[in-house]
Amino acid sequence: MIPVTCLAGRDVAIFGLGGSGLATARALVAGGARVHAWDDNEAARARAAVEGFRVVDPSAADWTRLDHFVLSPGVPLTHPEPHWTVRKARAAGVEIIGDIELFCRERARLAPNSPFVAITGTNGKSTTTALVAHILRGAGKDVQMGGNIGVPVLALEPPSMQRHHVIECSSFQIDLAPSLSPWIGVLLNLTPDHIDRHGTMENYAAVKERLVARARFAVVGADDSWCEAIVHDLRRAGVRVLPISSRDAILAGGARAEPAGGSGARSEAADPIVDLRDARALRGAHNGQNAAAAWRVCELLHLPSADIARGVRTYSGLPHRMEEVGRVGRVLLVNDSKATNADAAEKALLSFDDIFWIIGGKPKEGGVESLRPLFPKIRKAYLIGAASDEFAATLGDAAPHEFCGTLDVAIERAARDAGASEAREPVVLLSPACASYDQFPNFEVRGNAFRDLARALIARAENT
Ligand code: UMA
Repeated sequence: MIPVTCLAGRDVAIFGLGGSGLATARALVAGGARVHAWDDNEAARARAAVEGFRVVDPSAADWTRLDHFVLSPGVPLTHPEPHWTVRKARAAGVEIIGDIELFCRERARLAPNSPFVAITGTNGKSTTTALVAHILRGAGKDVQMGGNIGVPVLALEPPSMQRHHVIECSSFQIDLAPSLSPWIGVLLNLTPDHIDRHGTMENYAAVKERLVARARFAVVGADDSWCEAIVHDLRRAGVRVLPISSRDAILAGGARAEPAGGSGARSEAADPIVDLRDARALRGAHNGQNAAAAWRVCELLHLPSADIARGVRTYSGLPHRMEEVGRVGRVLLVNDSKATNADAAEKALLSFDDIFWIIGGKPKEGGVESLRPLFPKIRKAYLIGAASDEFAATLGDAAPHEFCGTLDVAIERAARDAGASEAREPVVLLSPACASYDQFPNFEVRGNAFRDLARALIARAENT
């Protein structure tokens, strides 16, 4: 835990007692602040009370007696409209911040030049965060990894000059961290996302830009026009920018990826900087960009190339993101449950050739129509969940498909067909392009179910 000593003796309200809210409460109390905690959820309040935190209803509180207000990142700060607690805090002149801001202030006191790497972007930020942490650990460094990737930043060990903090930041977290100034800031890419929470794409991009604007070094993906514009802005402002591109990597098949958009400010590296031919967990052009960013970060941290290359090769990937569960004979079983929309599923479809595709769930607007150019790679689709009829209509005559209803039926049939196919490396791919909520509590439970079913298939094959 990182005791937050910078607010010692102050009255601090916390709204939202999920993982990060509770970690914040512990860190503030350990640092000497008086904490007033609240959550709309009764069970969350009960958990906080058991830990001895003062649970105070903010609708009845005297806000003029508070010094700071720590807001959970999931609670609206600006759009679609500020949460009522945000209005109260503003009316009383109480500062509104998040846990990343507290980390930054504590780092400024303890070790202002410590190797703090902050990573954001619309896609790939968890992979890049995990990859950087993996490479650094493999090189024997003291590494703390957290933030949006799951471990609340204040639950980590405190900053020091020898300790590397590799922190994934969402736009919500950046919006609550006005003094964020990492040693290395990474902005991977920008496409429309969370617009409901930021109002416009311009606002969303402006929030993301803040992570790199005050970094000692800014590593910025230059494969989209939003990030290209940011590269220009940063250069004009005198920030040291290292643009990277998916083109900076040699991909699994031996080719260099052409980025989908952007052009001008793309990476200047004439030669590829990272070779992914042996990196099984980093398939696809999008991982070219992630790996190029990780490479540049580790170079800036003075790691020898051999250590970086070894880390890239040995990275085993994150659960539910093109996770290779194993094989039944030639058939590769891949869990990409995190692909809850067509954009994310596209990355998996681009990464394989002979695909036995398990899709469906609670459909998103637009369905899988945008994936039509990739339908020729689909040997057959196995439809599950509420989206089945819609997806069957989209697939039409363009890709063979069958209704399976549930995941267990789909994986059985997909593995059977894949095993009987002539393909060199057939892939049974769960990349559902849908939310999971019609049949599962979340994408993780869905991915775990796929993994269990896949392992059972593998065990059965080994025993026959
Ligand atoms: N709550 C209220 N009233 C409200 C809204 C929320 O009381 O109106 C309470 C909820 O009851 C809950 C708490 O606030 O108890 C929020 O808990 P949580 O589990 O959602 O949040 P945290 O543990 O604080 O998780 C946050 C991030 N969540 C969000 O930004 C929504 C986690 O990112 C992050 O891993 C964690 O901090 C540690 O840093 C998750 C996420 O979905 C994975 N991120 C988004 C994304 O990746 O797209 C941004």
